[in-house]
Parts: sequence; structure tokens; C-alpha cells
Amino acid sequence: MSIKTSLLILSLLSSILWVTVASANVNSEQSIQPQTITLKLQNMTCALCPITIKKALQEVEGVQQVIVDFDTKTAAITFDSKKTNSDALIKATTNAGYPSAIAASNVQ
Ligand SMILES: [Cu+2]
Repeated sequence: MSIKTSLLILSLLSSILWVTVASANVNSEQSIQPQTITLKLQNMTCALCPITIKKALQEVEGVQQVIVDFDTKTAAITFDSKKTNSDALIKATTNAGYPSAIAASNVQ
């Protein structure tokens, strides 16, 4: 086998490897879709409570969207699962005076 042929084989092998790694990256990025959870909140008593809760949640890094519903006493939160998690969100509402628990989640 000539040096030229071995080099060709080597570069072919490395490009195959590169493609494999690249497609693996695409797969893992697809699995990092924004996550959404719904928290059931305690202590919501007045119209200002949702504002306080929303502020507390928005201060958590990675939180993208917060929708607090006073009637159902829930907060729907969209967040980057690489930056935060449900535990941190529950902690944020609890620290603000509103203990919460997960009511629904798309997190597997
Ligand atoms: Cu209130």
C-alpha cells in the first residue's frame, strides 16, 4: 500500500468519524428542546400574587416564559433544561412565599 493510498483511507475514516460525531451532536441538541412544566401554587390570595410569582420565576436563569394563572393557582413555565430544572423553579416560588409542586410536565 502506498503512502498516498493510506493517507486517502485515513482521511476517509476521519471524515466518517466526523460525520458520526456531527450527527450525534444534532441528536443531542434535538433532545434539549425547551421544557415546560406547570406548578401548582399555594398561598395565592390576591391579584398581586401572580406578579410576585412571575418575577421570582423570571429571575431564575434559563427561564424563558412564565404564565401565572390566578384562577387555577398554577404557573406554566418554559425553561432551558440545560440551565435550570424543576427543583430550582419550585425553590424560587417557595422562597417568594409560594410553595409549589409539579402539576404537569413534559420533562421525561
Ligand atoms: Cu397577593
